[in-house]
Amino acid sequence: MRRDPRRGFTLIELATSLAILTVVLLSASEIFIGTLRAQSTLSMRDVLEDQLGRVLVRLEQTLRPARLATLSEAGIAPQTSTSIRYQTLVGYDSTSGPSWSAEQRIAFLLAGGEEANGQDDDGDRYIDEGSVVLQNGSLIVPIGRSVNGLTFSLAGRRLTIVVAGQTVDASGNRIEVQRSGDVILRN
Ligand SMILES: [Ca+2]
Ligand SMILES: [Ca+2]
Repeated sequence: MRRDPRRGFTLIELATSLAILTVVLLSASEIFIGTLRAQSTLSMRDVLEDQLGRVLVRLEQTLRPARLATLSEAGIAPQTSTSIRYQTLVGYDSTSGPSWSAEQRIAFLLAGGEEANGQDDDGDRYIDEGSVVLQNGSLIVPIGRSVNGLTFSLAGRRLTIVVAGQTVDASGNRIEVQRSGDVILRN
């Protein structure tokens, strides 16, 4: 039976069309929101990976002149430690021999307002975060921030450094990142 083109739409037809349109729009918006969430997670992970990567590069640069014979506190693999002490060679005299720098220490320092409890206490989206610092006597120099874990492990001359961080994305999903690198120490 052919439809009369002059008849227009019934209320039921209009309501059905509207319902179908609503379902289509809702599905589309859910896909859109899901994509935004995935991008947010991805970008927060990218940011954290980038931050930790930069901290690791600075740690490697700082520790490259450290001499193996002066090292202390470092965990001997497979043990790890959360800090390290070392000295660098600053000069050599044929009569008096080598002269060494003051003892340096690299350690993790929890940020003010943050407790080591697996929560973001200060509301900056980083969990249990703090700084990696270089201590030289009473002088404390920050090497990097947004870190919540730092370990050292020594195997022969190879010193392995691991930095970790945790953050949350806009949807409250927890993101954990670890970066590691090696420094080969001279005797
Ligand atoms: Ca925090
Ligand atoms: Ca905390």
